[in-house]
Amino acid sequence: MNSIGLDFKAAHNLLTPASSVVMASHEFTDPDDLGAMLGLKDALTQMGKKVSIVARGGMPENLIFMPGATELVDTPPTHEYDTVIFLGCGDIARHGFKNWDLSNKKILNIDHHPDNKLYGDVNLVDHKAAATCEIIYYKLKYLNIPITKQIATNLLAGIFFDTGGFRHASTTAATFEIAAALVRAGARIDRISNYFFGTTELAKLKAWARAFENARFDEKQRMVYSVVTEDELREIGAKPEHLEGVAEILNTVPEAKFSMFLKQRGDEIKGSLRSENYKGVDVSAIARTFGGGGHKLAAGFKLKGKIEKTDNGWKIT
Ligand SMILES: [Mn+2]
Repeated sequence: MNSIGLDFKAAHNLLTPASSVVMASHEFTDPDDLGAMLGLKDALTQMGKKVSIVARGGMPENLIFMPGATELVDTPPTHEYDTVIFLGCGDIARHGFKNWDLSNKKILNIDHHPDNKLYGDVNLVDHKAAATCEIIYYKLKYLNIPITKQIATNLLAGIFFDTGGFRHASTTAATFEIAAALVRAGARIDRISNYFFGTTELAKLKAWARAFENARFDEKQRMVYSVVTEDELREIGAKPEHLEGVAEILNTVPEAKFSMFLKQRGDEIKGSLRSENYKGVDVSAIARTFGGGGHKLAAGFKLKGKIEKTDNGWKIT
């Protein structure tokens, strides 16, 4: 079964003397890493520890349904703490905060990215896990922490999101076994599914419409791609986060070996890459050529600059 080989004992030994713990995910957190933070936070609180959660960019508005999500802070901690747990950060710099001094802190690194740099004093990294939340589930089992309805909801939301609703190749028998246990503990799959797929703001529909209208096929690379500029988002009245999920849908074009979607987020360009197992492409390798990384079938990168429309396409300035 996935993640059973991880050194939960070493993680426990690291956390036992901790009194004040800060948990951080990568910047612009996602349901998996936020769910993992919230689930583990409840467990550590039950164990008598003071816990706070941070992520640069704060809580994405659409994740307000996750119990406890509003406690997420988007600045580095200013209080005293001894231990930092990173969730879903393949590289420690992915927390995204400038000038966060981590010297003299114990570091626990929990992740499922295959290219994780193993920067922690203890690393719970399993690239076969479909989600960081799967690893947290096993950790809570190891600690004998009862899975409350709140924990179950957060962990199932993470697993549901990272597996695309149990559709991706990363979904294993273990994923279903964990999901079953979480449903038994009170998580509602219908509600979680509805939060992700059942509601779409008008701004999001318009942003997606623009992304699909802009889509093109690159014959040479066998790549389907699209770009939405800041001006276009402004014109539509949408935000960059409304474009989450576009790369997945572009990737359903059968002729394409992979999809690439670029959007502007502040002074950065965010690139998302997706493929399917049978297409035989490792998009994390493509992401790495742009200084990014990720999984074989889902990866990303960011570049400094602005996307501008030209007569026959786009350029980055
Ligand atoms: Mn994840």
